[in-house]
Amino acid sequence: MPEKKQEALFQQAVDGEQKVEPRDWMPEGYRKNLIRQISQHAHSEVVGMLPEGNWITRAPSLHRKTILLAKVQDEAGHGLYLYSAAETLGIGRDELIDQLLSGKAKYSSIFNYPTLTWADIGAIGWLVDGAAIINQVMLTRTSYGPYSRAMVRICKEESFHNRQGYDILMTLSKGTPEQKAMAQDALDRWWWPSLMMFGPSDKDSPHSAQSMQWKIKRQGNDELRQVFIDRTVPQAEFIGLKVPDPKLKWNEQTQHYDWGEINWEEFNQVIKGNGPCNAERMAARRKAHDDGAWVREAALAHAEKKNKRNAA
Ligand code: BYC
Repeated sequence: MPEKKQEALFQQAVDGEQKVEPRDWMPEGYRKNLIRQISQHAHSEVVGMLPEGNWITRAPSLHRKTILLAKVQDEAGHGLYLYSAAETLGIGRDELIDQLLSGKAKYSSIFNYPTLTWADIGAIGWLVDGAAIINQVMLTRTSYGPYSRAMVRICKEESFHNRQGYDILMTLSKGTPEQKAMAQDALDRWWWPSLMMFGPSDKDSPHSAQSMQWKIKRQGNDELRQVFIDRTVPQAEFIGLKVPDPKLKWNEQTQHYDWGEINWEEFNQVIKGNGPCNAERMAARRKAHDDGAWVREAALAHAEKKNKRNAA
């Protein structure tokens, strides 16, 4: 069948809300774009374990420590589902990891900021997982079957992460003046980077139009960012914290918050590798990869031995 005809049939199936499955014909651009997005998502989950892992040994109680441990383990699991989903598109795990370690593939800008206090763990759960849920609920309806199914479970876990983060900040906000100040400081530092998680404004987003046509993305970056702001500002007010945006104001006409300007120069610097913790994050991933070499070799040797035994 001519390629143009195949593409038209593919678009028709996508428009009709049929899921695309690994063995289905798909345009090369669709496959490449999905590998790009899913693998960057997987890398974000794995790199995202680092800022929170930083606080496992210093959690303020056994109870908080067990919750944080479970959360960080969940993120590892999300990475695994997502690497597996990317592999169904015909790329190997080794190549994906190489792309991360060589700096060719991006991961979310948000994980290049430091976790300076315990309140930052609350801010990550509340704001970072909160932003992630809004983006990822949309992705449960993405056109690629394995990605959309992975997102269903991930979203359930993210919602527990979000609540535990909010609970940390609520507790601090009701605590001593110092604890409340620590919660406010975390919100001050994480608010704007959280808004950047949704990516550049739609007009500056090179992938959005095509991704929307293929229903990889179902909503634009700006629309999702606005949903996040509208949902999160009342939550901040409820625990007595102030969102660090002097232009933030409820707009009766639009029924949305008006808000200030993202510092896109900061965003561009962070995704170019010049954020506060980029070098540290990549060094930690490279070390983990090198330290884990013996596990990969042992698993391979075990698999080869098993194959030989089965073949005999
Ligand atoms: N950071 O055309 P655009 C989590 C890049 S982890 C870095 O709008 P697209 C969690 C973009 O990749 C949550 N880079 O792209 C884990 C592209 O670069 P390339 C992670 C960004 O793909 C642990 C360029 O800018 N979530 O929840 O249409 C603990 C142009 O952008 C960012 C996902 O990955 C950014 N913030 O839209 C706690 C969700 N934004 O590839 C929590 C899945 C943009 O051309 N991903 N870029 O070099 C998506 O939904 C989409 O990829 C995005 C961007 C909305 C992020």
